[in-house]
Amino acid sequence: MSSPNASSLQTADHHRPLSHFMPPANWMNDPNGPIFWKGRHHLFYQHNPKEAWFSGPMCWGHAVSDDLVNWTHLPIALAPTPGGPDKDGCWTGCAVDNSGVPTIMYTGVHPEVQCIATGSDDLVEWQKHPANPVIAQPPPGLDVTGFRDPCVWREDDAWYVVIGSGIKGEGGAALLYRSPDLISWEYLHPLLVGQKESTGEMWECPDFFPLGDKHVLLVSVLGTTLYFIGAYRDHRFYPEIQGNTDFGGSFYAAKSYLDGAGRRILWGWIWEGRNEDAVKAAGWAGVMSFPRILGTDGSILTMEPAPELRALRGASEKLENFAVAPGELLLDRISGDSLEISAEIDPGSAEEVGLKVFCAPDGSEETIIAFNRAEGRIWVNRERSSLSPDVHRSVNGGPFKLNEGENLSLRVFLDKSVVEVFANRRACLTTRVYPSRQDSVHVKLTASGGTAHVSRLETWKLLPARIE
Ligand code: DQQ
Repeated sequence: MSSPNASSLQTADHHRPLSHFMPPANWMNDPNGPIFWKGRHHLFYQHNPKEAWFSGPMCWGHAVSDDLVNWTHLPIALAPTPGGPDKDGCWTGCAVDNSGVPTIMYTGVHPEVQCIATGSDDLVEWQKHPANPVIAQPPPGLDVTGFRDPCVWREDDAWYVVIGSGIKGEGGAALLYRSPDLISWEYLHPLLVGQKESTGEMWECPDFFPLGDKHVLLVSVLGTTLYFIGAYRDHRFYPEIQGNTDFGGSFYAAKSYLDGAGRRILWGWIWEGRNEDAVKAAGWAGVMSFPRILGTDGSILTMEPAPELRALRGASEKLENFAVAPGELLLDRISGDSLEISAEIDPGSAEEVGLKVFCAPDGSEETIIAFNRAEGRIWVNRERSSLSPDVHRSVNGGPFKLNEGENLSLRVFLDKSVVEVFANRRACLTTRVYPSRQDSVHVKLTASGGTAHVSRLETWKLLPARIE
């Protein structure tokens, strides 16, 4: 099958995002080994370059950016070696700087084993290590559900890695190893084991890092990326808080890195929300989230869109100080399928407030972002996002409360079929919608049970990023 080229996909397809990072064509899933290297952001990703589906041996795609917004595609960094430990796929992993030698640790399949590759100074050429697999099996005596997705870091004395796993019958686990040289590894103990009833039985894509005076462990499980914030002492992790990086049901396998300014930046895979035939017909699958800057005050994980995304702001509109009475209010100056919306809403006497996007003029299609104060819940509803029979329909959300006197502060990004919502820097909802009508571009506000007050609602046309 010949691959469609990127520009034909972009012009013909009104569901293909234009501002988020994607490969030129075909399949992408997890972000892999993001690294800030010689002043530039390198992003690797799980990629099937032959088809818009998760089939065939997985590779590491690669792109580089100076500004987190515009990207240059680079050659595939890792592809399976016939007969090698990664013959059936180079799965997820991380990239580190080993005293100037760029080094990737990733999972080869099948079976799941851990491998090393070292890179040229520009990160374009990669050599697999002759000692691969450097970890050939899970720790003896542990009955595991999986063994993949290494996350490596350096401490004073040695290298450490956590590997995504799970203990059968017990729960997901992040298994901790130590190494003097990234080649010979000694198993220590689980960094953390969860309970299968609440946090699943297999933890994929662990990511472990210091943030403020705490440590954070991310694990991807049950269709989402969970976070734990806690203390890391003597190579043991003591979680104090647990949360969810995204309630929208479409954000997964999130992975972070530090940039030159010391910011902790998070990427996630935004998966598709339509059936296999529709995905294959489109010729592309998977979108990288916008980069999020992480922070914490110790009690929550804060997440904000990277300020660099302001470069994507085009023509703007601003509305100030108006009421939303019970019912719907059409914002007739504002429309689009590529839009950033920033709103400050005081729910006032309203029990529930909402923002409707991708609305058809006759109401036949709409996507709802809503907050209910009494329920303490925020959600995104895509049950009526599209008239097409090919799409997923769901309501996804999670707990969310406003503090006394606090407004609902929304940043919403619409990029064709991607919706990313940031609420008060502490709740995110990412989803996919595929309106069938090209005129499903209207925006409305809603209130029920009382009147809400909007102090500011500002929008910008979202400009296409340069991705070539
Ligand atoms: N995707 C990778 C695995 C990982 C999963 C394979 C998470 O390494 O566990 O593409 O989406």
